[in-house]
Amino acid sequence: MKTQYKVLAAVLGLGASLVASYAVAASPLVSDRFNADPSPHVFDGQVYLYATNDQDNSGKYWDSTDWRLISSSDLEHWRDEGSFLSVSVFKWASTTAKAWAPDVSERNGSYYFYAPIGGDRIGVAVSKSPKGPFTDARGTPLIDKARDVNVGDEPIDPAVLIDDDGQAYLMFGTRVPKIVKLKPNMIEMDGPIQDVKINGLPEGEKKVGYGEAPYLNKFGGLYYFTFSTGWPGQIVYATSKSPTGPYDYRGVVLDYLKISTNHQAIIDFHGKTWLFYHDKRLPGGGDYKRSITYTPLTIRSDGTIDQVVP
Ligand code: FUB
Repeated sequence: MKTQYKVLAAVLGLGASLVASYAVAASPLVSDRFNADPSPHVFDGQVYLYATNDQDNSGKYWDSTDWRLISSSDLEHWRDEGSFLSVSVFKWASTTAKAWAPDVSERNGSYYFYAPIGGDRIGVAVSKSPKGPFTDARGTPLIDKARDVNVGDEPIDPAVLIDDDGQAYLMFGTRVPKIVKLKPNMIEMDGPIQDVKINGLPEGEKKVGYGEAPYLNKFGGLYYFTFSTGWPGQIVYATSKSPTGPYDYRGVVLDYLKISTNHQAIIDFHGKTWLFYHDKRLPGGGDYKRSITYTPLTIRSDGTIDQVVP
């Protein structure tokens, strides 16, 4: 993991102008269990990584019904904290509803777990500890395809950013990225759900579109919106001076892997920036049996991100 090195243009057969934009890095796994859709966060100096539970998928679909937590204090050693929450905590959801890619946010000592359930609703659970126990914070879905306007095809893959001014934003969705402000209580929408516009997406043979897995970071005063381009998906990024966009497409962070989905998250930890994503590297792995890995990520002073070559 500590071995990150630049690849010379000659090695990759690329033009000199691209020398600085690729980095090859080792990428260790966080667990020998199947887990996917990493949502890593640093709380009180510890990394807490919330994940979809692929170990209990049937192997034919993403049909597990609980989420897993893995933690680390150094990004070298990982501790499996187990299954900490199941869809059954949301009484309005079927106990067989699918538990997909979650995200977590902390505010005023409470931890809010955003849980996409069954492909058409997002619930929010709250706890006083990052490890739980979590309880349903509302008693109703935060986002509901049957209830809310402009949720898109599939209101899944929540991603939360609390901005420097305290305003919280929730991104989510497939095919068309969505964003909505959250009230300070973190459990209610504050205004309409808006489409996120991305300018400059490549067309033609190297066409890039939004698929799923939105994630929002702020680095150096600039908002970085990363996402997967589809099924399979590249992980790409776009930047904006406003969290709600419009965003400008900037490039590829991680190219296609031989897997039907990908899903990324970026954190800063111990002075470095890290990219988390999933592949299917573990023995027996596949599209529904994924494994979470991570690697250093370089964001340059001009705002560009070096593409990671695993
Ligand atoms: O894990 C189920 C789905 O696969 C997630 O919601 C998507 O982001 C994709 O990774």
